[in-house]
Amino acid sequence: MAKLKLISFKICPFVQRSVILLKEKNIDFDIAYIDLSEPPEWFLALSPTGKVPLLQVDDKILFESTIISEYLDEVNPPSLHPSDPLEKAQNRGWMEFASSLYMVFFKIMMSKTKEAGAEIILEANKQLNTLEKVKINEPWFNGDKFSMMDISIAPFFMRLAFLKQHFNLDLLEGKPNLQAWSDIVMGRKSVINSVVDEFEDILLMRIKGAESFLSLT
Ligand SMILES: N[C@@H](CCC(=O)N[C@@H](CS)C(=O)NCC(=O)O)C(=O)O
Repeated sequence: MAKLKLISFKICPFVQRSVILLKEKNIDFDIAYIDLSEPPEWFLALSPTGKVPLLQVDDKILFESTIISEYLDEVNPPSLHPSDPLEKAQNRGWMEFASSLYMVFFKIMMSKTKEAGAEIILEANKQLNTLEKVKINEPWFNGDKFSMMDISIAPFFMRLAFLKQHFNLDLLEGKPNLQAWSDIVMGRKSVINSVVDEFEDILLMRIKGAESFLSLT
């Protein structure tokens, strides 16, 4: 069995995906947290992109969260992807779509004015309405079976719940399919245990530090 070490930043949603998958599959791993505002030399020497997550597999390095997920899924059967190749490819497309949502959350968090915030919220709603129409199965994305796509979106749902709780910004309002999906995803043990205790405090500090419009409200 390979020795796994995940290099993480405490509020990174992409790392969180790896953590959820590792927990879902009961895989043993070590985790090291770095500060991305002052990345250590050893990290920069290991990471081709300067980004987390990195997964050390014995003495080899993997980077890019989707590649890390695909590797972990493949070497730890049974797969959390649908077995039908067409369905699997469709799911992978939606996983890419989910990845783009994290940039939207980041932009909301970093918008300095209400106008800039409103513009990005409009963009977020457009993307979420697209997903609302696609989420026809229940309760998970593919129906009865929890899958990679549910993991892909989980950190985003956690951030939406955070926006609702702390800033009264509810991007799932009027989107019943996504709301029900978020509820079940957020209740999953691997998801609940995928962040550090101080996760919300760090996010709140980040928002304050960025002088985001969110902290004006
Ligand atoms: N496409 C990458 C995105 C990873 C990413 O953007 N990570 C952020 C933290 S959440 C990062 O390391 N940023 C540092 C930087 O851009 O220099 C993945 O899926 O792994």
